[in-house]
Amino acid sequence: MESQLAEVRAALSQSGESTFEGAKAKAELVVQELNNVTLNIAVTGVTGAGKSSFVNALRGVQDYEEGAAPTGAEKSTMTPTMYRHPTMPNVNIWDLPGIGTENFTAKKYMKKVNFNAYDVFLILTSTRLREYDIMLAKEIEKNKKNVYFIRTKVDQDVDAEKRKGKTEEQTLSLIRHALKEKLKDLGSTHIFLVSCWELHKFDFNKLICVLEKDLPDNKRNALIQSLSVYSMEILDKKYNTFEKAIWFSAFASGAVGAIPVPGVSAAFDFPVITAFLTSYYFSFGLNEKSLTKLSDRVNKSIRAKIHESELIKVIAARSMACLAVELSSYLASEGLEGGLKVIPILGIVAGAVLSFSTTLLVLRKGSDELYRAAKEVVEMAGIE
Ligand SMILES: Nc1nc2c(ncn2[C@@H]2O[C@H](COP(=O)(O)OP(=O)(O)OP(=O)(O)O)[C@@H](O)[C@H]2O)c(=O)[nH]1
Ligand SMILES: [Mg+2]
Repeated sequence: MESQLAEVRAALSQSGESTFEGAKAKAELVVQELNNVTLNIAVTGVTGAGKSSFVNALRGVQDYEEGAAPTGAEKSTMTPTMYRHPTMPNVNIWDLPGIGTENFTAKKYMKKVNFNAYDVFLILTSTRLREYDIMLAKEIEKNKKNVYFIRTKVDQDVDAEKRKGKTEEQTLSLIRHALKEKLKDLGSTHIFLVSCWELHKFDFNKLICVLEKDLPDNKRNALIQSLSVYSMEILDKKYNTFEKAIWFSAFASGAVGAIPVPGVSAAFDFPVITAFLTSYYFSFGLNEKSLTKLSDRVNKSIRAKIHESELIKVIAARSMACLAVELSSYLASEGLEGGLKVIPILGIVAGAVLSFSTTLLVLRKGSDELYRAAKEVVEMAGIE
């Protein structure tokens, strides 16, 4: 019990509030905001730059999958098309039509694609930048939106230049230098070199770091949670994002008193926990579809370890009763299963603290188990 009270106090200080009620009210606001937030990313650039391929990569979807943005020379995007993230419905990636001819002004283009609908613009190019791309960037900045340049298909450049004896570093540095030169009039422009085939390589991670820095808190979380686990670094980012969300999820939980769950004698907020752990499960790529994709990509089966986790099995089976029993084992391991003593602290309803602290404990233990499993998957897949 002492350690639980310490947890409550720590969570209170994390919330920046001095009372439990204050923290709860604040947490409810944060959760509401998170639930309502939408992140709209616009992907634009010249025809054939790799926009549709990049949209698919951001969504963790293969080009040939159902629901993927059509790619290839004969599959040009003609109107702004929204692609909802497969597991994060509040993240929308927009495949915009290729920026056409030079006599179609940037201003007109912005109007045509309804620029107000987007939080950020990514301008893609697979070759040299055109004056038109620069004009568009200026127009975007004029409209107080963030814009980033993405040089795509660098895998091709690296391969081609290797044949002429250049190292990867030399090729990347030449591309970077040429782009910087072209963009020198545009104040603080960010340039990222990427390959849709190998997101873990080149500058994709840098792009995510910059977007993280530039986006407001709630949108940043949505972005991180929506990305596929393409590296150990992104897995850790996801874990940290969720960790930060634990305290307010617990505060915003049903709180007052026990919520009866079959097989569970201690009080905790089951709906909050289920929703939270299920979003971890998808975001960490532990669902069957993500594992199949990863197995195909790295050419080996990486499921074996996952099946050792009871928690993952019950989440996958969507068996709420089994999940309740599984979670109650966490409480049992802490000696909390047989009902909790009511201790009035901090001048609030004891039931609320108990529900809060058991919810917090179950969220921590559950998220750690899912993180461990996801880490094993990444290690087995040999992703750096
Ligand atoms: N090697 C390599 N090829 C890529 C990459 N990204 C896209 N491609 C290929 O480039 C071609 C054009 O890609 P799309 O994604 O269709 O380009 P787009 O910008 O959507 O084209 P439009 O819709 O016509 O404007 C396709 O054949 C892709 O497979 C990449 O990072 N590396
Ligand atoms: Mg396209």
